Amino acid sequence: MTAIAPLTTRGAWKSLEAHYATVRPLHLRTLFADDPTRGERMRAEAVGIYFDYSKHRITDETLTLLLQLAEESGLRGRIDAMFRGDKVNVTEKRAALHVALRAPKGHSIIVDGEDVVPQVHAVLEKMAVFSSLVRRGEWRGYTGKAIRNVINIGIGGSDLGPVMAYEALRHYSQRDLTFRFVSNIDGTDFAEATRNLDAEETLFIVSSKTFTTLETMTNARTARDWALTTLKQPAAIAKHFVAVSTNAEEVAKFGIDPANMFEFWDWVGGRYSMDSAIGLSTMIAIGPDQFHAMLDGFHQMDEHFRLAPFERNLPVLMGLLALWYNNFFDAQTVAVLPYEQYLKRFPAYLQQLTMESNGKHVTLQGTEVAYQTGPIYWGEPGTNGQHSFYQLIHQGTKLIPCDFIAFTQPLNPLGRHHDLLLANVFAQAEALGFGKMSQEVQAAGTPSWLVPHRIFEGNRPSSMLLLERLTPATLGTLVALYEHSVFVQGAIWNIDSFDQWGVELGKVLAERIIPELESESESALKHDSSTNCLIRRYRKCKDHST
Ligand code: G6Q
Repeated sequence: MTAIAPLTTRGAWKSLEAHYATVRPLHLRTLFADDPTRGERMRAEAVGIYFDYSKHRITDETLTLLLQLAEESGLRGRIDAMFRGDKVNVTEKRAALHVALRAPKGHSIIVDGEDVVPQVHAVLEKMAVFSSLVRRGEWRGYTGKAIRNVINIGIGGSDLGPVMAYEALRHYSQRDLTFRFVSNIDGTDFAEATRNLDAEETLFIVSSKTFTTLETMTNARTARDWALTTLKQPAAIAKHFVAVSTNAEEVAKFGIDPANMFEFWDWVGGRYSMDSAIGLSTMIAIGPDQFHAMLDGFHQMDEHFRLAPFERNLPVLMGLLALWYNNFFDAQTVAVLPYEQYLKRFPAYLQQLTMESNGKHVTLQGTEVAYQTGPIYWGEPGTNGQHSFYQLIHQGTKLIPCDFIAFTQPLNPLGRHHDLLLANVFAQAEALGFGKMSQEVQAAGTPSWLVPHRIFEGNRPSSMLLLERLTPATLGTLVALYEHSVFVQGAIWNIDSFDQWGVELGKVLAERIIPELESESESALKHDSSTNCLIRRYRKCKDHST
């Protein structure tokens, strides 16, 4: 890795600091008034996404400097390194090759001397055969009944992608199959997911890269007990359980036939895995052809990211804008607001993608960063959010850049619904940007004491991502857009966007306390006094009947 100057000493960074002082007082009203073509100029279009970034607090010079920062940060080299399969995840000494998961047949990407693309397609083929059997009712349960219910057991990256994709693509799903997702170790999750289901017609997909995760393995064992209560014979497991994992040994130990294991690889990060075999439930839901259409959407965006000049490159522009607010305006968060009900889990999915990737405090070289890294991503679908937290975005004291996502064509056309939906998303972006000034409020006859409360200062920035229709392909392009935008930010911050030591810590923290909660004897507790009291309290009050 070539040494790169610390971020805050790069020329473009210093210029941006000075430039920020001139941009901060500018109002979007003025920027638009001074340049009537701004809305036409500040937009980019690629892979079916119309990206309007004119309602951002930027000038042409801001963009020039941000693009210069990208160059000075070696972004081009970093992109090439990721696509080439270099070990860009330095702390885990791994490649981050999610782009290989959607590389078309015939492409070649070498990892440790082996071309991984044929391996990817071999697994996709195996998934397609299995999915088609389930979809046609030809994968029979142990007692001969067709599978009607599919339950994915997994957590984090082995859950959020599958849930999000299932919800997003439900319109394309085979409706006579029921899909449920169990992630939490809270027994309620399992109990509710299996309520009213017939074990004879239920298939569990145990999805875990490591096949050692406490939550997933606990839920998988509970699922095995639940299934055997009805099916009785251990031989039934082979018909009702399949695994998605990198760990064949643990899968076999659990009792799942290795023939029913769908493989992926250590160069696929959990949060980048929804298009690997972790997407098996998605493929069963929408079918192999639509799954391939989704992969093609991902790939189109990959190619755009790899090849388009930075000034027209959507992930680069989005990443730079996020960095502009995060590092110069001190914005703490980004709101993602899809005006598409099927994308209701998209913000939750993005929370992991963005915050697990860029929630880091040291550089690749291990030195403490001298600047803010990943912002907090959050959001809910519109219009619902308008009736709750938008108040703070419009009139609160915090600056919250927003990503609006909308589609010109509805999947469920119903009277005027779609016009009303789109009118709302355009109106929100307009109101946030331009506000309502004192004169306008007064002119509407508002009593003077009420005027301050009814002023909207505006100048609240937003992006508008406008697509034609939510399809498997457009979902792929959207997810890849955010994946690469996260990469752009991480590359400039010079952090490892592909490790997750904080999550790893969570995996071991509870291990010490579990025996202390389950032990009958009053063993000595060696935690802090608060934790000791909580453990004692739980031991005293817990329901000992279970
Ligand atoms: C993702 C994280 C994390 C992981 C889960 C599940 O990038 O590493 O969310 O996906 O902890 O891990 P397993 O798939 O190994 O069960």
